[in-house]
Amino acid sequence: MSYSATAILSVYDKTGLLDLAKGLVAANVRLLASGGTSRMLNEAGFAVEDVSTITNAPEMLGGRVKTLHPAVHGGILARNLASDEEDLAQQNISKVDFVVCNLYPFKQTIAQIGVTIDEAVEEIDIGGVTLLRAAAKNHGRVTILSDPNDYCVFLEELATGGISQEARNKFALKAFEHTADYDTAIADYFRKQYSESTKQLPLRYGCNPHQKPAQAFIANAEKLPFKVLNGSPGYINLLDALNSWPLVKELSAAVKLPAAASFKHVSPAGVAVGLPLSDLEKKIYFVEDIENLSPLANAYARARGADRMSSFGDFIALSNVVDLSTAQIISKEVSDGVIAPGYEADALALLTKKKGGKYCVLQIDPDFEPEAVESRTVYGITLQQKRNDAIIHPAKSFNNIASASTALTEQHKIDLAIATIALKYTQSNSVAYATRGMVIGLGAGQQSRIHCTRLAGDKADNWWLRHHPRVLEFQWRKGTKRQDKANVIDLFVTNQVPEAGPGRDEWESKFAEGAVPALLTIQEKKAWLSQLTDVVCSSDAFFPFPDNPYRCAESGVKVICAPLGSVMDKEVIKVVDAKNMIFVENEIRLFHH
Ligand code: 93A
Repeated sequence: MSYSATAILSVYDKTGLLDLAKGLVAANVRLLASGGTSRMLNEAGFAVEDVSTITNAPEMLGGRVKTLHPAVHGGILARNLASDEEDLAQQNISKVDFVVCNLYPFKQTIAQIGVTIDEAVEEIDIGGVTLLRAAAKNHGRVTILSDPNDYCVFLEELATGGISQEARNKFALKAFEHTADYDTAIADYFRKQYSESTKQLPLRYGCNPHQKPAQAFIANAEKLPFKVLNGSPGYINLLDALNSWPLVKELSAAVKLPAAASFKHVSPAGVAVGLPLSDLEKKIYFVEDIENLSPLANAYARARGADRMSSFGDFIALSNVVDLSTAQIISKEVSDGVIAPGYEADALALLTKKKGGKYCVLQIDPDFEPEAVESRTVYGITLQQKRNDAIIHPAKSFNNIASASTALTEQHKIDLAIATIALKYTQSNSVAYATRGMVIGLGAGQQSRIHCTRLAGDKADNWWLRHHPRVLEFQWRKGTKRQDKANVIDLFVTNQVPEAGPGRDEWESKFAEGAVPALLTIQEKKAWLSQLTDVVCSSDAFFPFPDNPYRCAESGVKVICAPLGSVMDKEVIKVVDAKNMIFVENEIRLFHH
């Protein structure tokens, strides 16, 4: 009997199989099928041949080898080339035109409770994947059907003159995606079985406790680039750790000083480098009782002290091996975890006692280089981009000056690097003010740029007001906790001390007997704020209106760094010049999400 074409059918999911076979037979197509598929067709009365008719080899190893044979794959992979035809003729193999295949239910099997590795292994389809790949590879000639939903369209085309190249392309892509998804599920399963804590880390939950399961893993490397030395990081901890670590790594390399960041909800609350602290600064940053502060400790004291309210419960990144003095600061603060390239033994011993022994301590491989392309899935859609690998350097990144004044100092450049590298890892829109080696105000995640500029400016003002002599003279009631002190100071410097009533009583209760301070008047505040000078301000994108430089100027900003490109650039620079500030163009935009 002569047929118009040959089809090989081997499907686990037999939905629509009989209707498909009916259409194939109507088009005079020869049907070859593997064991179970063949049985079903046979029982339904179709003239179907077992694949073994062409392989002359029975199914073996309990079904592990069904279709794996040159007679099958030679027939599928042969092109319309003389040399291929010759090879087929020599081996007495006929071409296959249509392959219909879907795979063993690996995902469904491993989703069952109590499934063993052996049971999972048996669901790893080999022959099916080979059929799919071979047919998809040769889609210039062969049609591959991997989804029962496509049978209908296929039959319509078959009945009206044959399968178009367009349809074959579409079906081939689907088959490639099918095998890729299948292999992803297998790799994911075995990572969990064989590489927990090395390449894979189970997480208690995702962003929220009801978001289970959750995990972190790396696919294309020997192991995760960090080790969990203590505690167990949560999903948001890791988001913080993996954003804050590159920040301090890049900052430290750029400025050649140890760097620290204090993160909350995937944005920095503080970022600083390890410049020495004056006695006054030690007092303001609550570290006066710690001896022999190292440069790294100075960096963290500044990062933590910049915005104490926001840093409460922070995740910390440190650029250098953590020493005892740095650990001593951390041990006194409410914090969730830390990531650093290493820990001295006494520092680690102190940190692992924190939070009842649950403090999260991560050790990062400082040489780890992430892949160039990063992907994420949002609402089922995969988004991909090249990593933001732009390098920000104090000597190289701030040389395009667009203002009349050009008197940029070395310290300005360092502060610009700190503010700008901080923005690279801050949720946009973002604006950061920095001075004397630290970010002093950061506005993150605001939809409006001026709101960022105001928020960051207000935080910078609060930071400076915390240096006010009235604040430094506060006499605390014995036993007042660090966080209560931070809160009392915050209410004081932001003019939000409650008027008479329980809120006011609570506030006053934190002071020693008879030591409740007088509130700052508007004039006192203004006078103090006028002494804040030499601040730099960096913005992750251009300033759309001149209201931004006006606001900057109110918080002692001397240098603004932002991309150009706004229709209002000229107006912005005009204000910069009028206020005798310096404008440095940042050639790269730094949105981050
Ligand atoms: O165990 S296998 O990997 N070995 C094979 O040679 C093979 N060929 C097809 N599994 C194989 N298949 C799979 O068998 C197909 O992917 C399909 O899921 C299933 C169909 O088997 P049956 O026709 O016996 O129901």
